[in-house]
Amino acid sequence: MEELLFDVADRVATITLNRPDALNALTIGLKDELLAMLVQVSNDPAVRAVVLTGAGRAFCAGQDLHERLKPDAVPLDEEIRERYNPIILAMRHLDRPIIGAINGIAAGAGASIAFACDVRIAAENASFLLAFGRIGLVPDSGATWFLPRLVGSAKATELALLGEPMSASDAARIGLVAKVVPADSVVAEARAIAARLADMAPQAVALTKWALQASWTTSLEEQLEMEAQLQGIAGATADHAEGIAAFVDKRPPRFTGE
Ligand code: T3D
Repeated sequence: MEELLFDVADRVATITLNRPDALNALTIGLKDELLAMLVQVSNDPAVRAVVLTGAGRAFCAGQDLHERLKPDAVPLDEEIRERYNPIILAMRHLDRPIIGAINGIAAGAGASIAFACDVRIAAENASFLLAFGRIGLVPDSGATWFLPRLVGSAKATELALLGEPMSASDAARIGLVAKVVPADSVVAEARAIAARLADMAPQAVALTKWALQASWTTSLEEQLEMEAQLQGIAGATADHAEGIAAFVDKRPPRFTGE
């Protein structure tokens, strides 16, 4: 069985982690495939938005703990540097939005991957679990960076230290997920949002993602200057001219990415 599924429809790529019997736990092979897929998507001009989800009842249960028990297992720090961190950076550097269709539990590095998405849509049965402490580890794959920024320091500390699952409804209440929907419509809902993004001006979407990401480490002065520079880039695109023309003509814009 293929451990990673991929399809593109209407300029939206859907990447599905596909080890449902192991709650889509991450093996070396699956991590390598996921990273390769993110690179492939980044080079495919036909893809304007990505949906990331899991097969079966879980989004992703993090590191495959059976693989970790093998006598020749890669040391933890090496595995994080060589496989987990590149995945997280590829997601954040991808110049297209990633919509997480969180179809079930997102645990350990699976939660970190959910946090690294640009927008999260959760199934009613989904939950987020910083399972690391339960096995004597620290949150990794960006969890300690994303979570305080996404939900605030107090909630991040509670989730990271206590390791209690957070329900989809609680996640929605604190803004971690954009919407909670029935399980059987979570992928369709995520695809619908991705399709809306795919209709937008690609360079403006990419630069917006970039600017929001940069704001987490810049001063207001630096950010204001960056916005000016990015606006200079966006303002010079054909899509900006098309956006204005469509407004004046009272018609929907047709953005080409130029
Ligand atoms: O190690 C490194 O390289 C460093 C990187 C670390 C990053 C990390 O992600 S560390 C955190 C690793 N993940 C976990 O600790 C979570 C482990 N899983 C769980 O705690 C539970 O499975 C869940 C709370 C996620 C779900 O519980 P439940 O009761 O709904 O399902 P279950 O019965 O525990 O699991 C169902 C099956 O999935 C089961 O297989 P079986 O017995 O039916 O054959 C179980 O073994 C398998 N499974 C679940 N999680 C993992 C897993 N198999 C391998 N690795 C897993 N992480």
